[in-house]
Amino acid sequence: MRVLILGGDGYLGWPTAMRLSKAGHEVMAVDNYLRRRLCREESVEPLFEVPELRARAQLWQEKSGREIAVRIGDLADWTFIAEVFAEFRPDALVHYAEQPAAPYSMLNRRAATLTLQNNLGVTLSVIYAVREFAPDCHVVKLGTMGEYGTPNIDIEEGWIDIEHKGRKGRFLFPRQAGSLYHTTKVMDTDLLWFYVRVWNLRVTDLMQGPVYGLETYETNGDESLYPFLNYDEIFGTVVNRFIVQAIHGYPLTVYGAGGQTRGYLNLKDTLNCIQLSIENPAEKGELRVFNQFVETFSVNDLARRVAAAGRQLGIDVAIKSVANPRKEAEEHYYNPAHTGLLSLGLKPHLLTDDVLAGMMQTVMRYRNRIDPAKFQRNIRWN
Ligand code: USQ
Repeated sequence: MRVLILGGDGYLGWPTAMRLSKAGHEVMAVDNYLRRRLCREESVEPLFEVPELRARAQLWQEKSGREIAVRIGDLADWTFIAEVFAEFRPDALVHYAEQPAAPYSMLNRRAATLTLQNNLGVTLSVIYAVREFAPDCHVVKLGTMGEYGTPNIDIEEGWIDIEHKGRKGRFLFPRQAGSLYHTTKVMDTDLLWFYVRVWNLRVTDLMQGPVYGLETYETNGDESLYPFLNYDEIFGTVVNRFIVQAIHGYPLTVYGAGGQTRGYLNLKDTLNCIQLSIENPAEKGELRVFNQFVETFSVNDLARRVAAAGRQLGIDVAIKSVANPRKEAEEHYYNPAHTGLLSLGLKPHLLTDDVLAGMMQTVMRYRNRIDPAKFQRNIRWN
């Protein structure tokens, strides 16, 4: 298939491009380096430098013999996205091209505006480009488990059947996001669902939990192909942050009571989920939703696991509850369904002591580059 990766420079975009290229698909990766720019502006550069997208594609070609085409530009700009679609005519696309950080979206009015305009602007451009240039293209959209929030009932996989005053209907599961970033993902879903109904688009919405790791079957130990690793409060996610904190000897920053429970997955599973979705497309006129994670645990459980894995390597890891900069439930019920991707054949990789130890050993090689000033910035939700 001809697959477009929108946001192909990112933490997930680049590994996805390599995976689909290795699987024999014709891949084009598109990015405008927004995340690189925002990291520079906020002085939160990743743990190690990562070459620009064209250089990485060149490296991949030398190592694999396969080509990944690259285009650099802003997908919210109609002239640019129209050129990309007219040239490539994708059979499928993976849409990662969004400002991905909840704390960034809560930084100030400028960051909130950028997040809202970029995320919805790109999604709308993608919808129009699909209709105009590739109406059968399967849109695989990265959503987030954070769209559902933490309701006091079981979370279904996208849809819920409701009986009301003796009549029945099927609706998108209620969503109540916990940040502006997560809210833009809710709005994305609503936009896509509208155009699925009126224009018969073919869409898979992947409601993903926090992802961790660097290693994939494509990198296979070759660190020159690794994606970014952010460990700062803005762009770093909790598992990756705790690993880097552990290696630096910084007490793990558990926010508040630490009972916040989420559904997590290894980067390898993200790639498997994407490949399974691409190779088993949604129907035309269908919005298919999968909850994309493989196991749930609380921040406290995670901190204990990281500390235990550290002990095995002879590293003494402290854990410290810090005032929660976010507004979120710190103890709550959490029971989301996640059977769709398993039934397509997903074989989960779990967060074992060995996986944690492997990540710690990688980060250890870059320990001189860790800047502890980046761990806490205290971007408050209110
Ligand atoms: N947390 C801590 N300490 C930290 C960092 C985070 O206790 O040092 C807590 C947070 O308060 C939160 C949980 O860990 O309760 C997860 O936080 P996170 O920063 O790992 O993830 P989040 O901000 O929710 O966003 C990340 C990705 C986003 C994706 C989302 C999936 O950045 O793109 O959509 O994970 S989910 O969390 O399921 O919404």
